[in-house]
Amino acid sequence: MTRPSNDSLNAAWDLIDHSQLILVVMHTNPDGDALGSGIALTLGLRQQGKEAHLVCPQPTPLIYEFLNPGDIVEPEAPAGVPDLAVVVDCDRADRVGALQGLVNQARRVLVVDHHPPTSDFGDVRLSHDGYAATAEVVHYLLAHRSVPVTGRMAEALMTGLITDTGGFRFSNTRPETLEMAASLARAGASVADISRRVYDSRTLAGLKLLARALASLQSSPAGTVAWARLSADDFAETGAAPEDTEGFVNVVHSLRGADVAALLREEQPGVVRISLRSRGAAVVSQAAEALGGGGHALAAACVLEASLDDAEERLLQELRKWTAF
Ligand SMILES: [Mn+2]
Repeated sequence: MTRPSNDSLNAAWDLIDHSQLILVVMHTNPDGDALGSGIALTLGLRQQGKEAHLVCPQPTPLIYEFLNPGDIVEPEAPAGVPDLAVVVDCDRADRVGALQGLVNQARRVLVVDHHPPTSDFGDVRLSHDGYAATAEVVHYLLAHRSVPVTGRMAEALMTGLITDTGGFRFSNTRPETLEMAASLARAGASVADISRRVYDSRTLAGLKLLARALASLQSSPAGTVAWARLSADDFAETGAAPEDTEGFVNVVHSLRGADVAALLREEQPGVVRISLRSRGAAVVSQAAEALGGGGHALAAACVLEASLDDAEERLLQELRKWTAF
């Protein structure tokens, strides 16, 4: 698997060719890959003469404002039954949250994704978990029809590649990923510029929150699992926002010898979001799934309705099963 088959790309374009009103939707709380993929694909479809709309009811995280989402992301779908819904960066239909009804209304559904398959929704699926980012799949789709990649589209796709590979540092970075990045750089996207905007733009409150997370850092007896936690009080007292925790789990993961890292965030009293990362010895999606969540082998997440202490205990119970701990 180095690229989608011509058959699957032809099938995807066949759906697009037979559609005029096209909705592009992403998972809730869209990340850099979902937004970058959604924006580039929507602009590419418009170049092909389609009435394409990128719909997301939630505000764009501040660090992705440079992608100019105000110009393209619409909070509500336009009137009319869509001919096609393109679901981006989602392994399951319900990942789109409140937009699921809209997706169900569409005559056809095209899935463009890179998560391990947990369902077979969609009339055509362009998806394989060997791709580093959904942005890779969008790039293949556009290239199949020689759709010109404008500077703005290149910046959006590069953002997807950078954020899902941690700046081309994670093991999902393939030679093909770097070749794609090279072609996007030639089209005007700057790795340095995007990396600075995404990674070096923390708020003072956000860094103070990171200090609290690191103050809570713990390591398992064998040193293979590291975890940190943030309470609702930590957020309130620092004035930081949930989106300020972007990348915190990777800082936890930088502990020498830690194969698995976890960050627990008490989003509101009784609701704890857990992010998990692995370097490969453990498959963290197994632990996440056991706790009602999901994700990739090396990056997964779940949400527990529990106190922070109880959530930590349940997480550690699972991690003892799936890691050397
Ligand atoms: Mn992704």
